[in-house]
Amino acid sequence: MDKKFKRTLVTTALPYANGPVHIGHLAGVYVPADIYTRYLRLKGEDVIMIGGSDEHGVPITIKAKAEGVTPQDIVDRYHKIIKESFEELGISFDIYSRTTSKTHAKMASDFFRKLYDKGEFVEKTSMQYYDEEANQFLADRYIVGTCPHCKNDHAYGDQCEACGTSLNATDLIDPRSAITGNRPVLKETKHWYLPLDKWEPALRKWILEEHKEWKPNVYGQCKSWLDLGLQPRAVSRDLDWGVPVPVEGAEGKVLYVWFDAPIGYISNTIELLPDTWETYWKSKDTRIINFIGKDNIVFHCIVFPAMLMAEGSYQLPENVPANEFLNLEGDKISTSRNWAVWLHEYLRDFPGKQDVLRYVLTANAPETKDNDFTWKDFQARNNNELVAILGNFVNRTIVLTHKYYKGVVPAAGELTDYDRETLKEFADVKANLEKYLDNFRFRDALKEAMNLARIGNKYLADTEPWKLAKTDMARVDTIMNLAMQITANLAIAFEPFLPFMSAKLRGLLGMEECDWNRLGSVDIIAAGATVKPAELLFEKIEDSVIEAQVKKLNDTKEANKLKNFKPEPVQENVAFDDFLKLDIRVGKVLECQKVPKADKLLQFKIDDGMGGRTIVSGIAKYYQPEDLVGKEVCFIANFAPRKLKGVESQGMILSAENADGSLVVIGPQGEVVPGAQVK
Ligand code: B3M
Ligand code: ZN
Repeated sequence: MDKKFKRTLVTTALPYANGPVHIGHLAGVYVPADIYTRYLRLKGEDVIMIGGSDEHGVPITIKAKAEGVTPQDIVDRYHKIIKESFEELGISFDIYSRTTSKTHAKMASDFFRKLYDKGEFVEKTSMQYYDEEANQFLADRYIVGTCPHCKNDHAYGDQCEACGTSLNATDLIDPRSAITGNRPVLKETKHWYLPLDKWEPALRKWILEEHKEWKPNVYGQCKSWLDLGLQPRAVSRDLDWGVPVPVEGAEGKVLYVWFDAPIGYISNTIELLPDTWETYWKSKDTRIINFIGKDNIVFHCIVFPAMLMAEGSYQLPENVPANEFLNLEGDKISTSRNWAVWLHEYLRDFPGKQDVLRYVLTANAPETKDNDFTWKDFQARNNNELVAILGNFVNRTIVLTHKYYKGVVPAAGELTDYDRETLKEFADVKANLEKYLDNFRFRDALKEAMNLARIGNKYLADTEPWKLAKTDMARVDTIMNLAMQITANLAIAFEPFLPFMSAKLRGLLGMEECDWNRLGSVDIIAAGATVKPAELLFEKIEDSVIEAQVKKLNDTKEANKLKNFKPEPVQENVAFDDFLKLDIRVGKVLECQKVPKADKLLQFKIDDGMGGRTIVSGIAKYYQPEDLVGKEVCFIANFAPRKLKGVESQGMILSAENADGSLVVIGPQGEVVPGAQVK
């Protein structure tokens, strides 16, 4: 570690307890934070990792209202699911608490009060939307309307999710209350604002000058916020769920969730270390690292630091290694559309495969740009990398050690040039891993660890101990000793990434300790030590398992289409006489074929009771020609004939347009004579 620092405080964004966590959260925040923390622990450094649920804020109260339960019911339900699933995935928090804890209520309240007493807030009255039927002010997401930028008609009072613009409720066109649907009125209300503009010069210096080493995506976002100029930001809300504003005359007001949630990091540290927490927050020789997703950058790099500066006794973060977003099968992950792989469901569907998910999410982490998770890639990485490279090497080494030595590790004899070359190849593994991990480059670090397994595989393939066993057992001793040392190195190198595999492997090898500093050495397992018989570390994932997951997602997509279907507005009224002008008939399909060189068109021969006619229809994408032969359809009989791709069409077959845009041909429900009129 940098000599300046004696200890590290790792914080992870507090997920909203209004739903379970999904792979996007994991890839963005929790898996990288866990790798980093485990790495520092292995090195024997003083490090703590703080997590917890964010249990205040409007999304939680809205969900509670929708379900007819209390906000406390909602957060109790999801806090439990989130906490348990993190634990099962091996995210090694030193504490995972919640912002509804007593410690937090006191801490957040005291923090506000201290800033208030120091005169750090500006009090302002402003006009805000109020729902007269529900008798309450409409904060943030309680107000919906049309986005002035992109015209999305479901933008929220704080943000339009369609175009990403952050909004004020009064910017919305045609505002509606999310509670009653009524048009709200403007009413005067008082709030406390943190004057971010006051801290702008200090923030500029701290980030733009002193932290040029931050990830370019983080630095860039901060710079554009700062260049736009900072405005005072309200830190209270008219709401009945949250930490009450501890000031007289503030009844019915609570701390804004983005004021209270980051203080949760401090409260949770207090809960973990009631006597020594201050060392982790206030000592200059503590390094604070905030792991977050990219949508939280402004709050962690601008708002929270301004709060800390205003308070005066806290350290600012040393780094905020925010990741970009992970998409799922090409689409943005979305809780409301259920477009996600939920962690608790993954753990249920793939028992014992925590490391596979950890591996895939790290190998494909959205470190510098948005990335895509696909089930095919998940399967390929498991089968071609974890099974074929890592698992295969370890398995071969242990199996051969049992075959030739009954599990007792042989002593190495004299090394050949080739052995020395192999040693040289992984001599730098420790330095390389450290270089990447220290700089939050977890994908590269994982590649480096995997490379060690590749070196091992190549070594066995090139030296072929199974052939030498017939002629030169002394040479086999050396080869198997070295292969065993590489295996032991793998147990150490992979611990931060694949802790379950590492523990199992250490168990097989009888490694009592896992000491990072031994990485790269070739005497980790003593000659004469006994290793247990081989057990598979990873197993192949079959196509059917992947297909089931893909089907689940496809079903979600279908369900969403139906859910989101909005019928077209009904057109202007027409007179009955006008309707009668359209001559609609029933006909029977005699023949049907594709129109050459037109991928949308089908050509029909219809029995219309009047000698037959040809009709061309644009439904080729939705039907095979033979599907429709013999069926009865409805068609407009008095359209003027027109030519489509050289074929004259004498009418139009009627279809209904489905939610996904597909067309379904309309026909009578009972048998009807061809030529019958539809009225
Ligand atoms: N709960 C937003 C989120 O889950 C928010 C993070 C708080 S971190 C202090 O993305
Ligand atoms: Zn918009």
